[in-house]
Amino acid sequence: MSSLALINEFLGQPPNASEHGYQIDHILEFCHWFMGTLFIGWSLFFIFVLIRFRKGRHPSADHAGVRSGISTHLEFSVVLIEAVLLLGFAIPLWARRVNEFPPTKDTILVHVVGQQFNWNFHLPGPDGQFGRRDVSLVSNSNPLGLDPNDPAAKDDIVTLGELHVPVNRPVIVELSSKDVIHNFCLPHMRIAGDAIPGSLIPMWFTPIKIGTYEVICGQLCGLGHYGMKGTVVIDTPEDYQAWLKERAELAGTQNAPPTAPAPGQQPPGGAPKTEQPAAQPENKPAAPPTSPSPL
Ligand SMILES: [Cu+2]
Repeated sequence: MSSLALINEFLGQPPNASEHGYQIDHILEFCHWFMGTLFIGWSLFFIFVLIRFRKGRHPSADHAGVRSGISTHLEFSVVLIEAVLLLGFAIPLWARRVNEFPPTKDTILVHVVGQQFNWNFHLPGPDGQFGRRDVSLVSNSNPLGLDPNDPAAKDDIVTLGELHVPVNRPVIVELSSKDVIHNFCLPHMRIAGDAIPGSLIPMWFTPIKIGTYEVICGQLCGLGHYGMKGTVVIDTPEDYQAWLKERAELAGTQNAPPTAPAPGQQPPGGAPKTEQPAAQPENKPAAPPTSPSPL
């Protein structure tokens, strides 16, 4: 990273692990340096006027005020730079994130459902089809209310607190919530989005570094908010296939969604991996935004 990264590091920004993250970092760095420069400039100007226009030198007020046009030019320059930042960088970057979703081919689609105080992850399984969910079927062992009579639901993968995705493949996350407004935040991936009951909110990222990263809730969502954490594991393609195979077998043998820990209980970190790769499911993410979620 360039020296511009000093401010991001000083503020505790974790290392970037996503494809687009450097763009977010660059604009954050530039804004912080720009605001720091403005702060120092205005502070020096403030001190200057306190001394220059002190009572000892100007016992009576000058009601005519400033006659020079320098301050007008200065203020116009600041407004111009801020407008360029907003219109030239911030809004186009935001627009690319929300309008230019990756093509559905080769994309991983995950449903993420927040609840007090855990994250549920729902993958479609080898058939590539998400099973039906019904709020009346929600229980401790079936946190998403998957319908066990729906053939598409039998191989669905549901995990609590831990998600695996392969490296270098775009991931589309569709967010919803079971109770209050949460915020699905992946600091290392430089994405965050609100999980709102009754809505299905899409966002996406492409992980570029293998590892285990923290998922946090970015909205104060209740007394247990501080503990609403999870992990996203960025696997090699082989490890991801092994994890999929393991979880799909678990789902298939139970003829029902896999058992998950009770809400409020954090799952053990690091899912065991098997050696044999399995066929990759054909995930078919819908073009965002999609219809409202049942949960
Ligand atoms: Cu939360």
